[in-house]
Amino acid sequence: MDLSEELRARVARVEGGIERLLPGAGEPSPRLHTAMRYAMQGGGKRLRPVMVLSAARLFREHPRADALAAAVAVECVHAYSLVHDDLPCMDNDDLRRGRPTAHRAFDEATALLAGDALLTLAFEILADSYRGDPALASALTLELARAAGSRRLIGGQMEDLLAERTGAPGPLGLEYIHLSKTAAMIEASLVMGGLCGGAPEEALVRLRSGGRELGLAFQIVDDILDATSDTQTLGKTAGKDARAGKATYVSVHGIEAARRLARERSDSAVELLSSLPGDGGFLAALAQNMLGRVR
Ligand code: GRG
Repeated sequence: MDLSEELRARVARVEGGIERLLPGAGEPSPRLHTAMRYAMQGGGKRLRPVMVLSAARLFREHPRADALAAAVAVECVHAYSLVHDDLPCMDNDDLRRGRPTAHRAFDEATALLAGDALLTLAFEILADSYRGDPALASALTLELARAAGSRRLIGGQMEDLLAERTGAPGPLGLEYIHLSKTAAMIEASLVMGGLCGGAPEEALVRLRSGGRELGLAFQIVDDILDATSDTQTLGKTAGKDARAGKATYVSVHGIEAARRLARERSDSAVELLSSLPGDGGFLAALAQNMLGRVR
């Protein structure tokens, strides 16, 4: 199978897991469950859950546990963060994945609750799906809670919001924001996959470092695309960062330096991921593929 065929197969597996593990739209309360499904569907690239599945396959012929539930849990947290990020009190965006954002398609209170429910569901899925291996359930829960908590994802979002009010955070502040907002969930995806695959400690360290580099590269690419692409291609409002006076890699470093930084981070991610056993090549190729859009 070539990369795009393999990627399609793994995305399809994730979609199947989402369908199975999310409450049905017809369950009480149907409006909430419909909004949760809306937030989880609609053309997300599924990068993080595919990374979970791909990292899990590296280490053993017979992995410690099936990584699909962990992959869905990661995507639940990602979807919640996007729903909340789009709300009027945060980024106030109307478009996500080429469709109305959740609060536009439903209403603000429903979107808020759907985000809350997706975040909570992520931990229910982990506790329920891995209860046969309590040490694994606990390690996965800790990894995801740390990535999503106040020291990483939510802390990064807070600093990003504050920077909009107080002015440019400078290169180090910007790196802190993006390590927390973007890299944390990518690191967690690779580490959670490694945990399900039964990876040894040194491989978990390498997955974490690869995730950090990949996450930063991903964010720099996102900033470059925001500045250079259009709303139709992106499926979300282009040029919004500059209009909001947001600090991005492009506004802080300039477009050429941002391109160079994206290349450096992505080369370092590819090197780290290629050094993993098994089909580490797939993860490296996936990284190259997702970052190649601005080269
Ligand atoms: C509200 C706690 C809280 C956090 C929000 C994720 C986030 C933090 C903000 C979204 C805005 C943003 C630029 C985040 C950086 C990460 C990023 C590029 C997210 C979009 O990820 P993709 O491109 O999205 O993988 P899809 O739609 O493909 O799932």
